[in-house]
Amino acid sequence: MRSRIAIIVPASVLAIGLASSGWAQAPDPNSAEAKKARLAWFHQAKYGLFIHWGVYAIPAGGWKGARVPGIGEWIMFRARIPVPEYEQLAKQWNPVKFDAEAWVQLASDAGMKYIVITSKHHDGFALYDSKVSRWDAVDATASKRDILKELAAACAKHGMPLGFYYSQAQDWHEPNGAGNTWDFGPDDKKDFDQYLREKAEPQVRELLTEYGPVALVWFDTPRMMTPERSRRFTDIVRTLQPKTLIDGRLGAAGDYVSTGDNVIPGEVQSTAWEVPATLNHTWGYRKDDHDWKSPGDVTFKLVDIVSKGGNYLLNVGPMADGVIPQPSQDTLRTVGRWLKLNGEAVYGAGPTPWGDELGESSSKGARDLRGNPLFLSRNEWRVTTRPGKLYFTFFHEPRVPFELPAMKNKVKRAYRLADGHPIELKVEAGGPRLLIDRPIHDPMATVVVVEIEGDAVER
Ligand code: FHN
Repeated sequence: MRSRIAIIVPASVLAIGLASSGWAQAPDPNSAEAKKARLAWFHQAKYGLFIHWGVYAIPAGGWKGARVPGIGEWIMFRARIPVPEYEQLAKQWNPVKFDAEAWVQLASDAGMKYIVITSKHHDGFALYDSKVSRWDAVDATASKRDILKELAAACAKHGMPLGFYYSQAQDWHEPNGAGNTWDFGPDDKKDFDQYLREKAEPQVRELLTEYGPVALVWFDTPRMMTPERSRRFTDIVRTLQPKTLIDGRLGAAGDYVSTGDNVIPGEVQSTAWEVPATLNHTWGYRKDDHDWKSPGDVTFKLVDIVSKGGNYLLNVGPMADGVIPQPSQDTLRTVGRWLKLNGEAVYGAGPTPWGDELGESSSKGARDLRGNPLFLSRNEWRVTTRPGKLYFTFFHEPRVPFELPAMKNKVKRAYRLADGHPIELKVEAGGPRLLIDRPIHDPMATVVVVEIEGDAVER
């Protein structure tokens, strides 16, 4: 009988040995260390462009002469359009004005640092040439353009990270995909795994092999996604592109938390997170939605989100011809001009060391319509941080003198970020105060940098 001798080598020794022998392995992509490394660019980026585009941009919110309420990309579901009828839209798909370079230029002018586009939304229509389905922009249309190929090339050329939204569970085109009960009956009678194995999983593989480095995969609406089914997608992503981020809507924990649509948390969150948000009330283009957020509102939301540690993924819904609605472009570019002067307060900036300025929970126990405790948000100013610097962004003219929140650190100097104009500091018994010039420099948002001794605020 052979004796069994176990030699236990400490992992650290093994790692040194492997590294020096040239056999070093990349860290396990599911490790905390790998996740931290994957998220580094995301924490710097802070602001991204979401694009919802598909054949739903053709009806643009109306079907057979009637207005269909709700978000534009849900028209097939809302109007219960049978698959063969909905498929006819592909015949009209002719995005003659789609210019990938122009989209990337817009994102860049807007100061956005990544793009996420719907590679396939719930209607099942893929914007790229899929080999496992003919319901895509190349096989089902006369235009034959692979939208993702063109966009990926433009993003690569301009160094813009590109991610793909992918509706993994809902697919109203497929008999076994989730969601289409009007053509295919109830979801619990479907062979959902057949759909996953034959369409969704191979398509995610295609996206991760045919379009260069993928910054992230943005899964959505995880219906019927058991842990086992979710793990299959995680494995595909981690195996094919270990640096690719997974959002928070796969059905298993991803690399970061995705909040609800347009939901900005009231307080600082310690894990990585992102708010997907609309500029009006729809994601996919609707010709009747003109209720646009103002540049001031977008700027406030961006700084608010950054001061709570998150990212802002702001959506545009291009029209069927490929043009992004002009009001969206104008708003994004206005915010982009502000960011050119004030971006230091945003990109890679840390959250507020305080928090009282964000608002407070109702002391009287009031609740909102969903029964959640009511949070009374304040919107006068926000603070973001870098080592040794505090960025106070004022959205309203502050009271002068403006009393800085309590900290032990000595304040060295203060100045406006946009033009370096010095701001007078007055030290009184209660602590330092800023004497900010009136009228305030930029009524949309004025950033005052306060330099302090030490890297971080001490309270
Ligand atoms: O149903 C989708 C919707 O169409 C849109 O894509 C948003 C974006 O966050 N996600 C789902 C609803 O939360």
